[in-house]
Amino acid sequence: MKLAIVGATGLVGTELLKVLAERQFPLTELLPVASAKSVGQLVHFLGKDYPVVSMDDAIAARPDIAIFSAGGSVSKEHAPRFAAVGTTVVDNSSAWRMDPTKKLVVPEINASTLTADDKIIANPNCSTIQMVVALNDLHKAYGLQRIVVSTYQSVTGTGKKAVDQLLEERAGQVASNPAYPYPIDLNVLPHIDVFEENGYTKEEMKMVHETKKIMGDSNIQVTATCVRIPVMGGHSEALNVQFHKEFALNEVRAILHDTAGVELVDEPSQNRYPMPKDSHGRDAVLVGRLRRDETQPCTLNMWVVADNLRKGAATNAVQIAEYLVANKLVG
Ligand code: 11C
Repeated sequence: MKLAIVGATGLVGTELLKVLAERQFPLTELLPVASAKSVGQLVHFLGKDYPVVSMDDAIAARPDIAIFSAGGSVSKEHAPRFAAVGTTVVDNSSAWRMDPTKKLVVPEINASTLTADDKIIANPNCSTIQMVVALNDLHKAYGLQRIVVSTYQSVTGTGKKAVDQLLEERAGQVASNPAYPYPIDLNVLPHIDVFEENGYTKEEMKMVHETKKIMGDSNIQVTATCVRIPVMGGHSEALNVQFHKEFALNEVRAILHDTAGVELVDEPSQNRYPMPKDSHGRDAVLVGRLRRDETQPCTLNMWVVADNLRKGAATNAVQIAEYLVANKLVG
C-alpha cells in the first residue's frame, strides 16, 4: 500500500504515524505531506526517515490511500484532486461529513457500507466518535430516543497551539500565541469552534448531525453542550440517554462489556471510573458511572472518556484504511 498522510507534522498526523506503526499497517511507501514550509523536513517512521513532500508531488505519486488531517479548507481543495487520480481519501476534517454523497464512518458501526466507489470517506468528529461507539449496541437493544450530552474536552482537540497555551500558562507565563480568547489553565470555556445562529457552537451541532448520520437514524434527538477544560489526555462526556425500551442495568453492563472498542470501567465502590489520564495513548472508549436516571423511565446516565487523538481521530482513520485493504476496496 502506498499511503499519503496529509498534515503529517500536526498533532493528529504524528499520532497517525504512531498508530500505523503499532498496528503494522501494510505499507510499501509513505508520503508525508505538509505545508510548503515543511517540505524536505524529515518524518521518522519505523526506523526510517521520510522527507515531507508537496501536495502536488504526492498526487503525482498516485497513492492508494491518503489520510487527511490538515483542516477543512485543505480537504475541500485537495481531497478531490487525490480522488481524481484514483486515491481513496480518508478525511479527518468536517469538510465532507454531512455531504449526502459521502459516507461518515466509525468502523465498529458502519464500515460494511463502504465500497470501492467511495473515494472520499469522512472520519467523524472526535466527540461524536466516542459517544456513538459507547451507544451503538445499546441503540440496537433498546432504541435511542434522546441524548443529552455535556463534554469536557482536551486542549489537544484544538492542536499544538492550544497545548502550548496550556503549558505556558501552567508555567506561570502569559501565552505567547494563545489559541483561545481566554486563559485555559484554571478555567473552563463553554465554547468549542464557532457560534452558529441558533446559539449552539459548530462542535455542538456536529454531535447532533453526525450521530444521526452514523447511526442511520434521523429520529434520534441529540442536544449538546461542548466545553473545553485544561486537560490533555482525552475528551470526557456526561451522557443522559433516553431509550424507547426499558432496560436492566446488569444487561446494559453485559452489552457494554461485549461492545467492540469499549472498555467498562465501572466499580464505584473501588473509586474506579474513566478518566482522561487513563485514556491517554489508548484506543479504547472507557465507559463508567452507569446509573439509572431516577427522574424518568428508560433513561440512563453514563460517563464516556477516550483519547481524542486516538479513537477520536487517528485510530478511527487507520481502522477505515485497514478495512479498505482487508476488503480489497483499494489498490
Ligand atoms: C475539538 N472536536 O476537540 C474538536 C477537534 O471537526 O474534526 C476536531 C474537529 C473536527 O476541538
